[in-house]
Amino acid sequence: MLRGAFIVIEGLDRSGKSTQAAMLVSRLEGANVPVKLQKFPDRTTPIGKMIDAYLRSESDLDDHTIHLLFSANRWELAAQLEETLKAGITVLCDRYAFSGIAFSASKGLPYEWCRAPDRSLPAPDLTIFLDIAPEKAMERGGYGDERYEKEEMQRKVRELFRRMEEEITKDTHGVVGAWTTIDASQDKEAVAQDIWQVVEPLTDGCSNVIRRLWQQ
Ligand code: 2DT
Ligand code: MG
Repeated sequence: MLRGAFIVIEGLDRSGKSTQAAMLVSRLEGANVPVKLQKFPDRTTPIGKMIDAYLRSESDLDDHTIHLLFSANRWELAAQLEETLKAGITVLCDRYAFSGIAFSASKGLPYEWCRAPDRSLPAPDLTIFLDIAPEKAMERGGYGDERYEKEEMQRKVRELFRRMEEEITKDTHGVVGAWTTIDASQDKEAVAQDIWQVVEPLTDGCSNVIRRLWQQ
């Protein structure tokens, strides 16, 4: 039996990730493709609750500490994620390790240090980066009041996503799976159509073994 595809959606706040993830789930279900949506951070676990308190500024944590908690939140769900894929179910993640690197590195932590704890996590088959200028994203009703939802930070985060895209495209960092950038400033139907174009080829499932992030 083929395993499910592992697809990640990444992007800035208000780039439309959650909307597009929901639309994609409906479209996959409509095509009889079993799919599970996984959000990172997953705020429901004990680690997730610590992350949630930090993001809502109810607690303060050292930058390294919160970075490791975000990574630990992926690790605690990694085995389950793999089991789901092996059961033939497609997994769609709303954010993954790339957000982990982009947001922490934008605060000044060394890029390589940020990448290290996520090494060996299941690698996505496809990462879809919904690209939008921070000022455009802000026009969509402004950012919320969580930590990180500030134009200056979003600008740095976008630069880091672009750095990752370049490295991944040049394959200088081992396994990360395919990366595709989509113009997220288009209307939501057009974005959904662009997404479907890259996702549809994966809907029959994958025959290759699940690879590991940043390993050969
Ligand atoms: P949401 O708005 O999508 O709930 O994200 N973040 C996310 C990190 O800093 N590191 C990570 O590893 C992940 C997954 C992005 C809440 C914020 O958390 C940031 C925005
Ligand atoms: Mg947010």
